[in-house]
Amino acid sequence: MGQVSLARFLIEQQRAGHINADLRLLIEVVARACKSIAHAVSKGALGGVLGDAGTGNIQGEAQKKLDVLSNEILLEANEWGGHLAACASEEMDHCQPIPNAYPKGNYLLLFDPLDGSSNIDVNISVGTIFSVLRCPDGVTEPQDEHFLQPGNTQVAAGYTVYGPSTMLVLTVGTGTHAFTLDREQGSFVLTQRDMRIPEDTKEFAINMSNQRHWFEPMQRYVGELLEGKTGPRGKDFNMRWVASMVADVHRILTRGGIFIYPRDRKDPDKPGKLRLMYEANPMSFVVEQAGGAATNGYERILDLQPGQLHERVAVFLGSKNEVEVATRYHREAGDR
Ligand code: FDP
Repeated sequence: MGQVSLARFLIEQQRAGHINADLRLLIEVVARACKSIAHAVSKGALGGVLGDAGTGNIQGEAQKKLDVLSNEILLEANEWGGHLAACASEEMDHCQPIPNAYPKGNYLLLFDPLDGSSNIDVNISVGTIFSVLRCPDGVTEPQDEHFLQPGNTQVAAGYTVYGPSTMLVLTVGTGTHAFTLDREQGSFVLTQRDMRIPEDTKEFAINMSNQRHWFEPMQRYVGELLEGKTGPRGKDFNMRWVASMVADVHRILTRGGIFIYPRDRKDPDKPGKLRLMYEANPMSFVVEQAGGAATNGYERILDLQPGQLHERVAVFLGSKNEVEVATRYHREAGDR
């Protein structure tokens, strides 16, 4: 069999009854938007796209020019296709309905247009994360509340990592598959079917500078990893932290590992840094479909009922047995 393009892969998923034509076209539109973002990212300083936009988002974070540009690219690409009822983004306070000039579809799209903002200006990998939900029956004018569905209802999710090569990693609930952008052809080509995350690992990813703010179960868990071979875990662990969730998760999908962003005492009102609906949920779907696990330290992320569009959550994801150990320590400690 020759090369399998994303278009062909999606047609095959449709023929097998896993997705319908609307969802197929929606994913193709997201992929097309990611190609435009990849193009803008790769131009770097020559494209005049680096630096701050001079604005802030709902989370109070300074927006980069590329955050704003990527958000616009995704919105524009998706508004006219007829597959969506509304979009929501890290960069917008509330969801955005599809303009009346265009037909409306049955899906809701959430995205983090450019994840890993602190890495944009230093030429390190960044990415786009997306999640697709069904618009509830009978809802013609979707509001924020209609997006508040647990991650286990996602019909598709994935990310694009803009690294040395641009890769799209996708799940529609039939495994996790990786596509590499062929820049000459302008198409995503299937380069790994059914990614599998090794169940055991010797690599962890965490921002260690927050250690003094962690709660007891985190101190215990990472403390034991650091003790290495002679400690209770009986093996040496290595640490990696790109500080772009997309890049860290991509490494874990490729060779295993555990990614952690816990809740801590620095800002106890915030249940972690990462966002549930357009970071943790899509990444958890992708990771579980590759045989990994994802929890908030206590419960499976995909079973959490969201209360707000921009809700934050603690994240433990990656190699199954490692996520189980970290989760067990939290459950044993009992406090939250
Ligand atoms: P960023 O704030 O740069 O957008 O989405 C949040 C995120 O990046 C993740 O991509 C990344 O894993 C994490 O935050 C990095 O956090 P630290 O700044 O604490 O390292």
